[in-house]
Amino acid sequence: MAQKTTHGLLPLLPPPTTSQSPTAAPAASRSSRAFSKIKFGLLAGVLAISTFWAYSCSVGGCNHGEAPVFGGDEWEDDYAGVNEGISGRLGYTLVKDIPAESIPGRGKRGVKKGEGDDKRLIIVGDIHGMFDEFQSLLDKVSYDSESDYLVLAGDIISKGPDSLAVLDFARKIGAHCVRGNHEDRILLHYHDIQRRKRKHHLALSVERKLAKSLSKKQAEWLDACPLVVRAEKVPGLGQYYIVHAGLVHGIGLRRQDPVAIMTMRTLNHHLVPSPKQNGMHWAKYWNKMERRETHGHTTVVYGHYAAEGLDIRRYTKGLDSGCIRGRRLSAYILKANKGGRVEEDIVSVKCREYLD
Ligand SMILES: [Mn+2]
Repeated sequence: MAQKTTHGLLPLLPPPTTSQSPTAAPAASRSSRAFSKIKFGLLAGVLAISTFWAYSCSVGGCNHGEAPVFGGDEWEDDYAGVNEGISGRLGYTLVKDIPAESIPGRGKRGVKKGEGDDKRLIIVGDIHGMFDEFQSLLDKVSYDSESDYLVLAGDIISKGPDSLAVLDFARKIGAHCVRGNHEDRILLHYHDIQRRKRKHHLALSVERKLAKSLSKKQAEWLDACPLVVRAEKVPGLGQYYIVHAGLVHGIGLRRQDPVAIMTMRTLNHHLVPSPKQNGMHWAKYWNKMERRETHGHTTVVYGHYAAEGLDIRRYTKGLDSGCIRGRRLSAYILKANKGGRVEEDIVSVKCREYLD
């Protein structure tokens, strides 16, 4: 009887024994116990081997040596690179904190407690290389790099017309960022290109072209975008997390799947995140659980879910309003009013239709 085993090894376990007769002699029962021990030993051995195999893949990558070749269309839109056994070499930062003095309502700068300050936290959703729209949005909110802390919520580049212009401008004005699934893919290509000794002249996919056109400085800036930007103790509002796609409520940052942080849209009934749209919107679950919290709240600001559009709930703020498809580019703004209370605001601009 053929038995399917891990990694194509021959079945190590003997076939199941037929049921023992209740009248079996004690000697038979002793030998059956000994047999159980052997079975247990074999099982432990198989487990140890497969664990080691999985571990060595996760650390070094299974295809040691040759890096994966990237095509164009066979890569799904939501594919991200961090889980390709390559993360150790690619590297990413999990979380960066916004300095306390940059958080609205917590400032010093000659402002008395309980009074407003001029600091704002501005978070912009998926820009996708839409440079003109990004500029008009910053004009509309009167962006001031002195007093504003600007965070781009991922998918800053790729798909759109002027990815490099957006990147250079973001760097110039001191914007901060989180890593989106598109940054992750482009970086995966970038590092793959850097690693290759043999230059090949095959037709390059659009993404690979973009990766190839990145300067070292641009790639370094992208590489430094963490998965999560955190603002602690926003007065009256609690903690804020900024991510590209989402988080699973009740799971610490270090235990979240890094790929899911950049790709999730829904959860299944075991709370496993998925990039697919059929399932419970992770933000719905987040709000449901957050409403029960009694010791302070955490709000998540994110992008990625263009199909839902601008999706502002009490404890989640979805900002991908579909700029690349001719809808809007949106910013979420936190600012302390004159009484020192921090208030939220949404500002958006119309986008030209680049993709349909
Ligand atoms: Mn995305």
